[in-house]
Amino acid sequence: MQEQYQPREIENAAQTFWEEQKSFEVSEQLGKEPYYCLSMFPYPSGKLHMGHVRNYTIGDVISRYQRMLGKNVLQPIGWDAFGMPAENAAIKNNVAPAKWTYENINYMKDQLRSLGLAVDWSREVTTCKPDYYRWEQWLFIHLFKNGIIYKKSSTVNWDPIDQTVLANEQVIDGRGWRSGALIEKRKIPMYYFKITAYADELLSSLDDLPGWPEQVKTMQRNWIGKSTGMEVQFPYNVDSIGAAGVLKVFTNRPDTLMGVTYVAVAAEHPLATQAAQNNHELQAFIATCKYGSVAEADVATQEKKGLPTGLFVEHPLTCEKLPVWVTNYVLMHYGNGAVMAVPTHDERDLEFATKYNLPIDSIVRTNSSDTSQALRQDTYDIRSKLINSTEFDGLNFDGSLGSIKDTLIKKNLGTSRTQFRLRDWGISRQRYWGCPIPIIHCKTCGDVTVPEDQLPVVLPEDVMPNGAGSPLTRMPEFYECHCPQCGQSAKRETDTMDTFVESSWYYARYVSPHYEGGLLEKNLADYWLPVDQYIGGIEHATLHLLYARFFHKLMRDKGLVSSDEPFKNLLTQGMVVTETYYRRQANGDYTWFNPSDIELERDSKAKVINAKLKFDGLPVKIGGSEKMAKSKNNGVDPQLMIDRFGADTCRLFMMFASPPDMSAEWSDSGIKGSHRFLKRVWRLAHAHVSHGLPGTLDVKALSDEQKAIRRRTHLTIRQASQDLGQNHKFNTAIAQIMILMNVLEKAPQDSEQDRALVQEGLETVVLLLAPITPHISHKLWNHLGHINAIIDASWPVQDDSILTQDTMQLIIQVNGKLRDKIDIPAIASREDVETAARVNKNVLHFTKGLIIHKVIVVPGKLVNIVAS
Ligand code: ANZ
Ligand code: ZN
Repeated sequence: MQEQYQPREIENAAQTFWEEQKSFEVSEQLGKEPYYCLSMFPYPSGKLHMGHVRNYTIGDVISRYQRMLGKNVLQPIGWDAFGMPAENAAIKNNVAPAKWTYENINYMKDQLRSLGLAVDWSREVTTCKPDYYRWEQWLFIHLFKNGIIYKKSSTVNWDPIDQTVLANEQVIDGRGWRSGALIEKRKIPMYYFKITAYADELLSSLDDLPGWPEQVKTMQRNWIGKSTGMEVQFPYNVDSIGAAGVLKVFTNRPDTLMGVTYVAVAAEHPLATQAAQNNHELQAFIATCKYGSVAEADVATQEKKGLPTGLFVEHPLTCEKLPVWVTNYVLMHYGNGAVMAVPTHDERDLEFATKYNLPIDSIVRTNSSDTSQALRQDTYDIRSKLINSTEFDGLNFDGSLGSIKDTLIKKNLGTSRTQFRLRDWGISRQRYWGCPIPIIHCKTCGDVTVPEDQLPVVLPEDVMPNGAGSPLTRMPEFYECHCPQCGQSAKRETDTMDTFVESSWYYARYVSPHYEGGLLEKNLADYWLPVDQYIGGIEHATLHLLYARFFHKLMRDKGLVSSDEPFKNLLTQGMVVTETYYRRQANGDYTWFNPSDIELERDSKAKVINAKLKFDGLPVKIGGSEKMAKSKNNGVDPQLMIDRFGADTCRLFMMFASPPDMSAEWSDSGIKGSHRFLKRVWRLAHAHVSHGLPGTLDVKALSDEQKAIRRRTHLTIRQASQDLGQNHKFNTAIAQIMILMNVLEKAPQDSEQDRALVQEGLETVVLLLAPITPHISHKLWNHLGHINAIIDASWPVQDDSILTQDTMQLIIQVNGKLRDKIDIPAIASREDVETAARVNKNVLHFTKGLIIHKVIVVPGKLVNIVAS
């Protein structure tokens, strides 16, 4: 055994071994419990970043751990390979999107391999390849025929520079997220997935997902936004509108009907269009409403503006004449695009009515004496009673709701209605680098689906987009075709699908990635699905995760899968953050410096007091910790770290830095600390092994001191199993392993039994570390005398008989305040206690951003951490 820890050599050898043995290629095995662990697949942007390292390490630790528990573990990976960045890069660097994408994939694949992931590479899936998107087109055709996909013209966010439709999320402050262009609203024909048909189920089956973070489920519930109320009809005032008819509004508060003082409609509403015909001012206003986002969040916060139409409708019960206003705060595509305005009960209406001097009629006597407060919706008291409401006077909330509803229904002026915020998913994109929509437009037959035996509709790959719309629209060799129904010459659809479509079902394709007879092989899907553990960023809480859930239900209804939900357990990992450094220039602009170019000056307590740029030795300002990003130039290149310290060190650091769902602070000293720890493990193993391996341990013949050491080993197994298995608390598991190492380093090596105890301890360290630092564990396992590879070893099981009577409870304080109580081995040394306290979850929380100055240990009682 080599004396020095040499990660590069060890890691290469271990990775070669796994590759040659095809260690992680799995197939279905009867009698073995399957476990499907999946990290969200990467977009091939060109380079791995720390967020990837964290995501894939978490998934890998879970996969390897589950494998050691004896499960048949599937951990696949692939590439979310379509999308705009490839087109943008193409324009910038004059290289075709396909070429750019494939080159990036090759490069990133090497990077991922160097992390030593236990991935089944034989299942790699690349979404921009025809053998993948062929099945997306196949599903599209089926869904189109079933009416789940349909075509409609609708108002979209149009980015005039990128020449494309943007999702609401891609519009920031009324501008395109990438181009910065002022967004216009436009009507264009698009294909839609009828996700609203599944809204109720998407909502209710969230309750069947106990393994999902509450936060994510709440975000999905809000996104789906179920609202129950009524559609109320306001008859036209024929004198002003010139025709009979009704204006329909959606309200979730029919009880406030008697307080309506005006009606507000969206700029695109037919009554607005009618009123604008001879009204230039109104035309101009409606035109300005065309700009800006269609996102509700933006609509809610923008300044409320409006104009009267000169048209009137009548109150359905009192027949009072109510003015119709055009406003920018009513959305056309929600409810009926029209609102009955109740200034006394709705904040928005109150703000608008106040601004434009519209009447504000109080209909409810509240219990509050403060009238301005009483006007506010949130002081509305369910026990208060209606006033100024004719026949409904004196009724409380329930009473008025019921009787107003009944009255409206009886008069045929209202119906109960459930409304979802969720809207159908428009998937047409006027972009080149995406999956072609398998539709042919025929003058006679209309929209005809491409026959199944003509799939895939292949996207030509040697194409250079130039930024002005999709090049497909300029390629007759792509779009000229014949109608499959009548044979006339016809035109192929040139729009491609939203890239969220590919990522909605890739997890299912992995079960049979090379299957040519269908989207998936049913028996394999039944064996592997649903995914046991899904891991990814919280930024996917709504769109991706909702679409994937929707697709799973579509696939279920098509008979492809048997489960209702795709992901049993979800882990949303936190961000990787690090310090930022900057200077401000004379013109006020910021220049951001990369942490690797900075030299820090510390005081005697290791607190950073100054930062200088290495290059010129002059000071820079410290800007606080933020998510690693190009904009703040605070990214740390994982490849540099892997080259310098090895993948195991990077993996260990990532898992030790914080629990996986919290943000992890990258630090130079942290990564060095992780590296030192692995060197210590190596050193101890080397010292131990170089004296020859000891004989077997005689458990019955141990002294009390020896028992204490053995107890520590088995306690560590118990603790690490709990932390890793049940709670995904990798950081505290690692802390336990570190404590064990401290004990082993000090353990006597005199007798054969002493050495057998260290052997047991070291084997435990190596086994427990195996999911986290697989390469060093692989090597040391062999050095410790095992012929079989550690990936085939079982997770250790503690000997409970030795664990009795050995723990005590310690109080943990931060600055004198009780923050937690922990169980710690009775034999734990002062520094073990300190280590355990430092990684305690509550301590991390309460010392966040603080410097720890002192850790006071009162043996057997408490630990107090002094920080400021
Ligand atoms: C009268 C009223 C009185 C309302 C009151 C609210 C409070 P949710 O729960 O989100 O569905 N609304 C209806 N359609 C709208 C549209 N297209 N654009 C903007 N606002 C619209 O909200 C339903 C409420 O949002 C409806 O109930 C309506 O205002 C408004 F004290 O009607 B309400
Ligand atoms: Zn035809």
